[in-house]
Amino acid sequence: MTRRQARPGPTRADKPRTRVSGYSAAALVRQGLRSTPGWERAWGSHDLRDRYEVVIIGGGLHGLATAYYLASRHGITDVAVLDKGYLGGGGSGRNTAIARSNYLTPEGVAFYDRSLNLYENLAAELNFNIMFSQRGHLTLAHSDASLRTMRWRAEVNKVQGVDSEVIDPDDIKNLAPALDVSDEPRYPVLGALYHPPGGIIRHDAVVWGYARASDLYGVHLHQGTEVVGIDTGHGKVTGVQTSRGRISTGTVVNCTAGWSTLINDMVGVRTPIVTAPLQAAVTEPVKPFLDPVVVSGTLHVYVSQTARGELVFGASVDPFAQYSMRGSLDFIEGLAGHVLELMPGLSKMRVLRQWAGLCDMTPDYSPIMGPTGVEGFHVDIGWGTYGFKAGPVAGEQMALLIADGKPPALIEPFGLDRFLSGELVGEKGAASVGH
Ligand code: PYC
Repeated sequence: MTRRQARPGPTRADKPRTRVSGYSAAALVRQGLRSTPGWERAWGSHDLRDRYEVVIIGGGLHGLATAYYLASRHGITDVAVLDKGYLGGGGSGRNTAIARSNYLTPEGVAFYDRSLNLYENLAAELNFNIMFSQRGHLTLAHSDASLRTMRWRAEVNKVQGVDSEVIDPDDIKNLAPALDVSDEPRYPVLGALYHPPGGIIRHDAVVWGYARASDLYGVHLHQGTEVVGIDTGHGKVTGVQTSRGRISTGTVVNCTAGWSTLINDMVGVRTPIVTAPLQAAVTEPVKPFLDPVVVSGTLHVYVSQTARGELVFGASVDPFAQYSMRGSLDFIEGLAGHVLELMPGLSKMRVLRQWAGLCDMTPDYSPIMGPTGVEGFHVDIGWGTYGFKAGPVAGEQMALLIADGKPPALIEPFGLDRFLSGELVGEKGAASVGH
């Protein structure tokens, strides 16, 4: 793809669109209820053009970040992002908003650390508050085997300059006094991997920030636009069939989760992905009492407290493949029991909501990124339970791939061909919870 001069940053992003300070609560409500002058839409809607230089399938974090970096870093603005639902309605709005880079493989650590660096500067870059709270991340070890994996991860992390160390139960208690670190529980806490730069981010804000900034660069964001086919000829992509008409294009990027294999099927690209739901839940808000994100692989649970005071919980993926995004009673019962083993003081808290997101699991728990056997058809898929953390770096690197025509070093290990060569990037040991 021909690289153009990247345009300077979006002009309108420099000034806030909404003057929030100075409004009373009642005025804010009034503003919200009427069609308000000064409250412009964050992004526009457009007629679907019959040609775009690049078509991105999936209007979640990865698709929007790819569009944003194509426009902002490479001057490629003739881009359409298509989503069959609404922006951020899939995994981007269903994850538990955790960011960290304490992975197990050198390839994974380098990749997720770049993402964390991008996240650290993202609010300033997009002029949008993504509420990144770097409150630290604790992965508890309840057995000698998991303590050994934590030590292994800490060493790999440190060699690559990532702040990560194994700490003992007294230090854990100082960081999270609500945790039971005594030897009373069924699985006593023996230690933890502590990763100070990890934390939580307002996930919807990341989606909205990238969407608004892409729109300002001239990218077209098409919601309610389903891809029903992809045209190819002589081994190359030639167009995309959508529920709103056909688009000719030579470059398509599959940035979907849950539907990634169905999109790949449209061009005959086979990927070793199994889709499974990952369930999560949120409680009523309470006063702040839990600072770090706490993860227990043995108890299959992770928990953090949001800025609003709610506790957000997640678990491991359900042990069967399906496309349902509803929560189950079985999950909430198991989760509640496990949470109470960690923090018995929470027995009176009420759960408000539960839901599920779809995770595309690969055999080695690493993503599949890069070109495929069909010229012009690229994939950014197979994120399993790691997609939210990787959004910025995935977008940055996919944009670089499209602009340069070859996979950048950071994503080379994650190519589809690794399943033929056998050079897998085994990242299961860095999963938040066992699968
Ligand atoms: O890997 O940190 C993680 C994670 C959290 C939720 C799902 N995966």
